[in-house]
Amino acid sequence: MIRFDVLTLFPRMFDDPLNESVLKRAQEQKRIEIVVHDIRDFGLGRHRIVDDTPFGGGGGMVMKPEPLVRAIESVKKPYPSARVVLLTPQGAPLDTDHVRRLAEYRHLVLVCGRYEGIDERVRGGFVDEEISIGDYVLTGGELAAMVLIDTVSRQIHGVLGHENAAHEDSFSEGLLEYPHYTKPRDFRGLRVPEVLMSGNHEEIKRWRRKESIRRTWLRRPDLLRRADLSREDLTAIAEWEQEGASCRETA
Ligand code: 4FV
Repeated sequence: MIRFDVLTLFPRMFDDPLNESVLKRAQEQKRIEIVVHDIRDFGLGRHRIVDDTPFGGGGGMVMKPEPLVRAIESVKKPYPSARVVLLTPQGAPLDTDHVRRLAEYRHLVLVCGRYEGIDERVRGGFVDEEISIGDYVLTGGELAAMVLIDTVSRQIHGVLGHENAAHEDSFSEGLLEYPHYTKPRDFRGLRVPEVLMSGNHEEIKRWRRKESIRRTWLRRPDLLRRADLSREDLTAIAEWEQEGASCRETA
């Protein structure tokens, strides 16, 4: 079971995306819990102020420290060991190793920034870690928080239909996934590779591994440097390097 407390100025953004299919069932089965809090409820004065102009000038607004820290402290009160995560382009890139580590926590508090960002003093003492979902700027941290909730939830026991799904997918071994096929065997003359209909599971396993390596070699050679490659993998790569462009992308 993992609990996500989300701090946002737009709580309704979380109404629908997390309440379909796998994540809906996971909440019903109490494998994950998602609680959304409106930072505006911690705003200052009768206008519930949450942002202000930046010291030093410049356009845009900055989220004030008081409402954010009040919200974080209020959510953490019953759960002092909760890990506070700020979604920000300045954060550590979210990858599978990171996702697996986050899934070890029983409780994550996700802080969603808006405008130009949050007051720097919140980061210092009230945030445990900062995470980025990619080197681009969003209008808010909400979509990044949803991405994190989705991918961390997949690591939780029983959330995915068949248990080892999360251990089979892309990046599980730091490689891109092999091609998938289903019926019909012949689609407009495009046929399913014979090996997949052979019933020879050893052969199928070897074909899938080779396809996974080839696709990673072609599309994400950076991943190969960190992958744990067998002699067979290395032989295949050497052959492709030899053949050069000829074996380029049909993969
Ligand atoms: C973001 C990202 C992101 C920056 C300014 C929210 C926006 C605005 N969060 N990964 N990339 N956040 O762009 O996590 O406050």
